[in-house]
Amino acid sequence: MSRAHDDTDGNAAYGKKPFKRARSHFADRITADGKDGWPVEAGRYRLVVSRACPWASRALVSRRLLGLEGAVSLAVADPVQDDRSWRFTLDPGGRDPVLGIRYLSEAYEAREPDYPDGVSVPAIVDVPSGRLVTNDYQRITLDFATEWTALHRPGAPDLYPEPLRAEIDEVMEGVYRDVNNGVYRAGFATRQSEYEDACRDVFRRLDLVAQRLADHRYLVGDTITEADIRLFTTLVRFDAVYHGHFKCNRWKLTENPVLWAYARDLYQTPGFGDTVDFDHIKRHYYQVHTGINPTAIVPLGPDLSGWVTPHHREELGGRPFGDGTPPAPRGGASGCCPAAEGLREGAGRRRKGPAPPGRTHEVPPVPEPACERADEGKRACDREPSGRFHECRSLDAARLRRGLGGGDTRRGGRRARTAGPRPPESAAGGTARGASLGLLGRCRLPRPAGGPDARPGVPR
Ligand SMILES: N[C@@H](CCC(=O)N[C@@H](CS)C(=O)NCC(=O)O)C(=O)O
Repeated sequence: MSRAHDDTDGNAAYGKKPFKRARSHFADRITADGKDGWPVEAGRYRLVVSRACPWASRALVSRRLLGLEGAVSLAVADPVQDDRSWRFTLDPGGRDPVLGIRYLSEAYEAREPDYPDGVSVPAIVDVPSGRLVTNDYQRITLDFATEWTALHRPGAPDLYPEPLRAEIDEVMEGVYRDVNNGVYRAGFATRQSEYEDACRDVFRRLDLVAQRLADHRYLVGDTITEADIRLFTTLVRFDAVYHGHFKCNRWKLTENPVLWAYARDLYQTPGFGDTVDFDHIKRHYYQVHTGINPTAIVPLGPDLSGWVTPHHREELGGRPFGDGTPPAPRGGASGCCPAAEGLREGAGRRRKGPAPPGRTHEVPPVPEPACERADEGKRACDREPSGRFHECRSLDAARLRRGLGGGDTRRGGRRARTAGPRPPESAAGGTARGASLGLLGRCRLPRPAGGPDARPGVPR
């Protein structure tokens, strides 16, 4: 993980020696009662992440959903580690401005001099002392949800509701073993049989999860829980890195109608997509794991624009935040479209055009829609010269692929949201109708005059 010396150590070792996930060495907990010596306290702790890392990204999502940004500050490491591991080269002078350190390892050393093992994110550091408190990626988010409640924002969701914990734990256990960690077992396998076992586990579990999600909007209960966060952080990386780099290639996420719609639904939910940085993800995996990608070449794909297309999962019912409310858009921008915000801040804005200095490749431009609906139809018909959007039959095709029917969601404004699972006849009727329209046809209707957001019910 850190301290590379030769091909059997450091980043180059991935794929050359058996993969075994380390247990988190520092498992102190930050709790309301401070029983481990680390009481919950606003402004005292700094969360250190890499936006590339799925385990750290769990903490990014739950911090956003719970509104802990003001209470727990954030340090973002360079997605490409050097042989001293995670470093703060994205910050001026190469130092984290709050902790004053260049490498995360310095906080590990401050906690345990001559600490011999790997340095990992996520990590929480005690700002006054500069000492690492925990790198226990399995526990950090659960504690955010259950121990930090006094500092949650008003309207924060309950991500680990007591009555559902047994079921959430059970779902998370299988997802962890076969999916979250399964992709790593496949990617870093050193023998064919090891790889095949892991790869089969990945897809077997994903098939099971897809069955579960076919008629339920979320994994457990009818609201977002910790289980969804943990599945999301793997799914969002799937086509970008796990499908190619880790050889989990039975199918792509975009080829699985249920999981692709589920992942897009979460991506477009405030607190999810706005934490994702595809550029960091791709550069980390492809450039760091030179044991399995010796050229360190970072592929240009996949096309990311699908992430902001309509998913229609709201038709399955569910209440994303339960009795709570969504978090405010990141950075307090327009407030119009969280998904667009996510792409702008996470992947889009900085990466239009050629790669900026320090970036080694160009990520395909992603759309910057003005609002949640603005991307609809764009892939097939784009904008008219007048700047108005067209309706497009590709939406019907998309609905058919997801089994949600091909009915028109555009003509009369938004299709009414249903409170429960979709009626079976909607899929059948939709199929007939969609077939009669033809898939991926040309533009059908001009949008009403008055600009892209002139339709009733479309947020401005
Ligand atoms: N703490 C765990 C899980 C977290 C984890 O694996 N984080 C990765 C990034 S995704 C990490 O920091 N690895 C060390 C490195 O790449 O230097 C571990 O050490 O395996």
